[in-house]
Amino acid sequence: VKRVKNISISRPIIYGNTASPFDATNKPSSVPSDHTHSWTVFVRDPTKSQDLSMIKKVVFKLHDTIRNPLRTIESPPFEITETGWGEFEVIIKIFFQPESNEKPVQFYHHLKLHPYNPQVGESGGTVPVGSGSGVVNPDGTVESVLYDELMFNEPTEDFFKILTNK
Ligand code: SLL
Repeated sequence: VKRVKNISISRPIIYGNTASPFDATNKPSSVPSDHTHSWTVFVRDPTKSQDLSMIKKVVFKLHDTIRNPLRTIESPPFEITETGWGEFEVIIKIFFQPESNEKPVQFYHHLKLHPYNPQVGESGGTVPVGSGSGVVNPDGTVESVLYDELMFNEPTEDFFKILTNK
């Protein structure tokens, strides 16, 4: 395959999760009684362009206590929404378009349901606590999101076209 020499293209990406606790008023009766939260784990483009055309599919490996723990999403939005009771490690594997000849990229994300801030302690709060921790939004949702950059060195000519929309 022909590669475009002396060029590397990087694409920003964010991945992580949001979670909202159930309470007596918002818990659907279909949700098992031991489930405390609803959550969404996702891979997104942080820019306004929302261009993820370089991605062929995203495979999310969830905890074995969840039905069908291996989930494959073939088109955007690359996300899974579920309900549950516990935090665990999600393996997020991003596969690129076949013409890229790129190996898949794997991220580990700790699914956060509970806010935790050693400086604030039990009282909670709205202080961002840094990457990998749960940040509480004013509406009570918890968020744990990481920014990264996907680097493509000397992309194939076909993949270069996809990356640059040509
Ligand atoms: C651990 N942190 O590492 C625990 C595992 C698993 C959470 C937490 C299951 C929900 C369902 C669920 O929330 N699992 O029943 O679908 O051992």
